Amino acid sequence: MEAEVLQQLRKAILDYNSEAAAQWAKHAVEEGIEPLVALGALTDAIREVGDGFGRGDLWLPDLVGAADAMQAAMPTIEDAFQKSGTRRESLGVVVIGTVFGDIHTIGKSMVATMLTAEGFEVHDLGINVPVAKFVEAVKSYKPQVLAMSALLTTTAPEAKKVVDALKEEGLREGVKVMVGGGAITEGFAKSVGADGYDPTAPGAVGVARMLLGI
Ligand code: B12
Repeated sequence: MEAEVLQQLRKAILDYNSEAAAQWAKHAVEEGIEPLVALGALTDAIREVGDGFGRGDLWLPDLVGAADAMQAAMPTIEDAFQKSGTRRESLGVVVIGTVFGDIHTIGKSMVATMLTAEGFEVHDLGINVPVAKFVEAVKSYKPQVLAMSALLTTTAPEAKKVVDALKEEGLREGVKVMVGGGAITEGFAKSVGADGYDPTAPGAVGVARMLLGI
């Protein structure tokens, strides 16, 4: 049954069928399928669409269709993650956002949800976040971790601008910076002066814990 549900989830994304995606996400939760496994099926499918777009076989409306279907499924999956969280006390404060010029939201929101489920207090600044807004949020929320998501190679260097601005404001020592998203590699993360990187959302939780020594 699990294989059939995962197959249908995948099909819903590849068919750009939001209604089916929402329904099969509910089935997945009802069947007791791990939210991480359901997320994996959705992510693989949407990346397949992204690869087709990258090769020039698919077009922007295909990306939009797949993204809409994925976003129809995500609230159910995120809800399941939140319910799986057991911790009550806060492990620390995290500010997260997608860098300026980039409107990709799904991966960033997933990281925010998983950090919340783990027990972090997460302030999500959303997408297309200007450098100054990241800096303001560090001043006001005083997070232990600042997390930035970047899916476009053209705008990923915004992460370095944020790190540099934090230095200029004398805030860099007080906050750990982690980066992720499709446009980021380990080497790129180092080059922008980040403290941590991981290619996955569960990995983001591990990096946050590692950076805080918890
Ligand atoms: C869906 C999608 C869109 C949707 C986004 C909808 C939305 N509301 O988010 C729409 C249609 C709007 C879109 C637009 C564009 N897109 Co687009 N998009 C995608 C696609 C297919 C999937 C992205 C996604 O949601 N993946 C699923 C999530 C779960 O994965 P994820 O984001 O990678 O996140 C995971 C990890 O990276 C990690 N993670 C994420 N953030 C963080 C943060 C931290 C701190 C950590 C530790 C980890 C972490 O955890 C997540 C879960 O494991 C990708 C293809 C791909 N391979 O990624 C292209 C892709 C990212 N897009 C691309 C492009 C080119 C564009 C456009 C420029 C197209 C155009 N001509 O207009 C525009 C840009 C708009 C803008 N200014 O941002 C390219 C980028 C190429 C590049 N290297 O720069 C890609 C790679 C497609 C391709 N192969 O060409 N896109």
